[in-house]
Amino acid sequence: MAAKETIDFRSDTVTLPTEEMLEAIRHAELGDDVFGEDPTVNRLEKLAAERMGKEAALLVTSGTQANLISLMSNTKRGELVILEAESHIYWYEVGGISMIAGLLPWPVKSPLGALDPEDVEAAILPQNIHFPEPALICLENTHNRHGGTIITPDQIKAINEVAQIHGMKLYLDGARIFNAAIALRVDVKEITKYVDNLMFCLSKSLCCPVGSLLVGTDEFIKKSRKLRKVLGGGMRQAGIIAAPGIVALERMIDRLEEDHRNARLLAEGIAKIKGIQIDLSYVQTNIVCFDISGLGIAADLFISKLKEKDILALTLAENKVRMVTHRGIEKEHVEKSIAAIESISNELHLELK
Ligand code: TLP
Repeated sequence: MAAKETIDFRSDTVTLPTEEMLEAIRHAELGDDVFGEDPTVNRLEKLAAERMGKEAALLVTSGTQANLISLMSNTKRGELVILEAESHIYWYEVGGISMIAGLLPWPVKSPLGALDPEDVEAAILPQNIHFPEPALICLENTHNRHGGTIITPDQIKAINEVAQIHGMKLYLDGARIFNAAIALRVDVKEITKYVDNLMFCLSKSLCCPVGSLLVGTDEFIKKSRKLRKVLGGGMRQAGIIAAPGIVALERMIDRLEEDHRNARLLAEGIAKIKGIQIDLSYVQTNIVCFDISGLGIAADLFISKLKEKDILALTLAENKVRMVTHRGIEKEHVEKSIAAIESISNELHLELK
């Protein structure tokens, strides 16, 4: 470990492409993807659809763009969308669901990110002249703000049953779906089979520089392709984005287990530190969230103290901190970080005496 190395736990989005990805970019066969003529994009889209057990896929620029296109593709303006109250679509996508898609988001709370079918049922407004049409239910797996928690195939199946009864579509923000599949030790199709369509990100723990994939029926993807164009997301020689995506799908999935092991190590180490509260049952994949109220300082200050020790993390709320493991974070980085957090805690407790 270099003396002045920064350990970056802010997100798995900070991962850099592997040498193999850079080689793949260098040698990618290219064409104009708006004409459907980029062979590398076409290969990636076919591979993604196969992996997810769906008919077709579409490469888009980001997870946010994927979610927005899906919202628009699955609904008509003015309709109602049920989503989990802490979901990324609701919190972190600049209100695109209303601003651009013209939809009414209807948040439903859950303890760990997995919606209770009874709560969803209760949120579906009856036919009434005053109410918008309920059109779509959105899930998120793994769930970011709940700390990388997993929704199981059975839980998705139960929500799918509610959606079917009410003629609603079921969409999955699967930005980190492979983290869920690896942690559950199931084929990813076990997770996707109960949703109508979904997206997953290449640019997070899979280490690609750019890109997400929307996956669903031929009809859904055809409509989404046009909506991507409306949103300015039609790309030309996009094979340079697709090439590392193919490497990601072929080589980067199994290693996620290592990220999960490191997250657990980090969480267990932090759990022993005075002033920090963490529920270890929430640490299911590569995200570690913890409460620092007992340290007597706000999360922002805690994070700047960590930064002085060359460790980066993110604030989740006034007293909550998030740390994400990913390729590039090794066991020794985790150990160094636990020691750094412990020394911050010790300093603060000394000051309090
Ligand atoms: N999440 C980012 C930040 O925006 C918070 C992160 O660092 O975790 N869905 C989920 C579940 C996500 O976690 C994210 C990104 C997105 C969608 C959006 O993806 P991008 O950043 O590619 O637009």
